[in-house]
Amino acid sequence: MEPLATRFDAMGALGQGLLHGGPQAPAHPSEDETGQTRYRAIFISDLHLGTPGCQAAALLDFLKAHPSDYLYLVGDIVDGWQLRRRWFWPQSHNDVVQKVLRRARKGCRVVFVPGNHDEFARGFIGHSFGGIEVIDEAVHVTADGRRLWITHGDHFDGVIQCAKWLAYVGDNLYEFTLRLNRHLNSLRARLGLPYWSLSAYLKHKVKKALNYVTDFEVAVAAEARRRGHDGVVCGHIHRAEMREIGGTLYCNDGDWVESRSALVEHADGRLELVHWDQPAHAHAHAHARRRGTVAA
Ligand SMILES: [Mn+2]
Repeated sequence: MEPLATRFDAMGALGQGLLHGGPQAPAHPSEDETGQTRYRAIFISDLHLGTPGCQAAALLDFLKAHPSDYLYLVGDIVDGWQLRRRWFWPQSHNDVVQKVLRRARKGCRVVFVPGNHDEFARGFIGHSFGGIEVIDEAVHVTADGRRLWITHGDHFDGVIQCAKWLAYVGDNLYEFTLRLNRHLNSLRARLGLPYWSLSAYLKHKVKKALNYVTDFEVAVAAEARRRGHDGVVCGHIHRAEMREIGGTLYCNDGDWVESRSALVEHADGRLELVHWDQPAHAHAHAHARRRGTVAA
């Protein structure tokens, strides 16, 4: 049966990556090609691997273009909620996992802070897999000495804590918007138009959503301040942002289902929010498939 085969395929690739996770000679020395911009740190979250909404090809392009010394995976990396409902694991999602494991092998410090959609990983806190450290909440010190608290952010989400059924209803509606967004953007890509996020646009239009977002941002920043940090990096609400709130730096790295954004730290400690709006390369798939065969 095909879904089962796909499942074993995914597990196999994942297992292979984990088993061969020790320090070794880089398998593809030519990978450090030209045209890359190196960052000191990259923070990404809400990839939602395992769902059709995950923009894995774009994420792969982004990761290829930007090597880094640190890579923080700030939660909701693999969507366990949706995988439980329906198995979905295409090759491009495998490629993302392989890419991250390879980065760890090549000396990048990869830290995974689980979120609510990958809360299964919270059972592995304190462990390390293929060079990826699983940590409940991390602290990153920037090159210019600022202490950033790293947390996914779902603990601040009143909806999820108070009424789980409401979150599920929202989840389904959200999925529908994302599907619409995908169709719209494949059409835009065919017309040569840049990527445009429908759901991000809709969210901006809904005042109530904005109130909720503000409450979330203020609560997270206040907790970071209470803990004595200079700032916080979180995800969860799929809304990229970087601003001072009451003297504390609030950074949300966004997501890779709609806004395709990351928080990056430059060599001098400067933080920047980046949006990846390049259309995914067709050749990225062919390249990835070729690599997949080598790995298997
Ligand atoms: Mn989340």
